[in-house]
Amino acid sequence: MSTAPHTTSSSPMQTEQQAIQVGVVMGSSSDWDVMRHAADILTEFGIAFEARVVSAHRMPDDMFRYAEAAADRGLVAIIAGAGGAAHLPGMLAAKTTVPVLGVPVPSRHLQGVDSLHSIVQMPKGIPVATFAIGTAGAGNAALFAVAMLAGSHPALRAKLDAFRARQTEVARAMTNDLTM
Ligand code: RP5
Repeated sequence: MSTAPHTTSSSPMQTEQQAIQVGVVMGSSSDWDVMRHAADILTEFGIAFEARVVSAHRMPDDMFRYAEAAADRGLVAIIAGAGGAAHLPGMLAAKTTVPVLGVPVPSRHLQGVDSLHSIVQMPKGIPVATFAIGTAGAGNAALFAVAMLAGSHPALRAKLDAFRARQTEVARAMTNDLTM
């Protein structure tokens, strides 16, 4: 059972002293099971973030306000997940120059291929960095945001290097698990 994403500035996911660096937004609370994989990564790396439902078609004025305020609030990236006719990432990107990292959420009828195509096919001029469909995309979008921040935070760079090194060790150990 998933719990809904946090929607207020008093979210326990935020570090009290740290200003929010990354916004994790989604079209519906039904996207949270996927988008929480982004939240988990950001938590692991100690990135201050917020998670909110900002539906492009159900609350367009709120979406515009969120995008318009993003730069002044100091957001370094917005990770935006949506499913179906997934216009949220593109519309956010239309209203802010803060980088938007788009996550196609699997949809009921087309399994997220519709979401992927909606997000990835931005016309030239308004970029959205598009990630894989589903949980891999959500996790990778967060890792990408970490990498963006790591450029100016050496300690974060070291953490990211260690994260990669652990993956390498796990992959090397896989040979031991093969049964003949
Ligand atoms: C999109 O419609 C959301 O991003 C979600 O993936 C999809 C379905 O939304 P619900 O009907 O579950 O609220 O806007």
